[in-house]
Amino acid sequence: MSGMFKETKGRRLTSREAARVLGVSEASVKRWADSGLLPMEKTAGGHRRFRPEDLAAARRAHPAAGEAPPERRRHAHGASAPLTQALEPAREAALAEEAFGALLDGRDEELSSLLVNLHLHGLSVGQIADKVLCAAMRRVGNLWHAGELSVAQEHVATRTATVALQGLRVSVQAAGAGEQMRALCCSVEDDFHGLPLRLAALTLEGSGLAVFDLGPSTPFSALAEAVQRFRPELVCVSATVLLRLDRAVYEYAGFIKTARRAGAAVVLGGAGFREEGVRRRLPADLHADSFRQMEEFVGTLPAAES
Ligand code: B12
Repeated sequence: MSGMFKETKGRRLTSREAARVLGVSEASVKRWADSGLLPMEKTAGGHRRFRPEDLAAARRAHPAAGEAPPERRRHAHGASAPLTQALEPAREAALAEEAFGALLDGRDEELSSLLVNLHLHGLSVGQIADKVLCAAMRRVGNLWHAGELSVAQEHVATRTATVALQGLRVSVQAAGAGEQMRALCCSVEDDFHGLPLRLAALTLEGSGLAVFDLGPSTPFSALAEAVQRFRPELVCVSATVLLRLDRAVYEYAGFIKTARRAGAAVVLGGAGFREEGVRRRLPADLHADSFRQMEEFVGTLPAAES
């Protein structure tokens, strides 16, 4: 499987690869490209090349153009744990390294292409988040903590990741249709780490859920109110830092009661919820250690009533 990812290293796909992604014949891809229906670039040697973003958009615009690859099929109820391709450790490290370089240099388009490419080739959003983006962001954080990166550099990295995720979202939305289950997500009060929250929302969208993102720093009391109003099947809360535990525990009691009554599953994830003592005080259906784990959990949820 490792060779599969190497083929797309140039960030542009060949006609054959584009055909595989779109589920149509190579001849169709060439015909669409030549007639201007599918944006393309040409190499110096005159060969057609395609940007992953354009293929994702084409797939979104013409979902019936061909059979979606098997890893994109969903269960009837609209939520599923996406099947995934295995990543070899060496390839995983190389991808994280590549993402790290792009983050530091502010190369958002390149990072976006990398993430979209991985998604088009069957990696789930959770895998991309865990293995590529989080690994690279943790490295940024460690260097910043050690005084080897400036605050400005860290901000460039965060901004680059955020912009690249918008590109990935296009691909995720292109793959999905007919969402039925709804999810609410937010981060805990006083936690302004928006990037893990974006990753959580995108992971859920990648599993076929319609997501309403309440944003960072949402108190549990406000979340409870939103649960009553929107009646989601799933609530996902991110905490990279949990600054006022006692207050959170107090408000959580009311929130979890509301969520249970509404029949919503509750997922808590992020470093702020990692300690066993914290988890005991904030009981949930899943304390996720990774985005992939949340994907797997979503795949076990019962069908939504329509
Ligand atoms: C970018 C960043 C910021 C940015 C956030 C911008 C943004 N829009 O997100 C800014 C500049 C705002 C920021 C601010 C601060 N930050 Co900061 N930040 C980071 C940094 C570099 C990256 C965060 C990130 O995206 N990580 C990637 C995450 C997602 O990876 P992960 O945490 O390993 O997550 C794994 C699992 O936990 C799981 N997961 C994580 N979240 C979730 C959520 C769900 C729902 C699920 C299912 C799973 C899941 O998936 C990952 C595995 O693949 C980290 C470094 C780091 N090590 O993470 C520091 C870090 C998190 N920050 C830290 C600190 C201290 C701060 C500040 C207090 C600094 C300050 N003195 O002002 C403030 C706090 C502000 C606040 N109240 O929120 C510390 C936290 C230490 C701690 N535990 O207390 C870290 C670890 C840096 C460090 N080494 O000191 N930060």
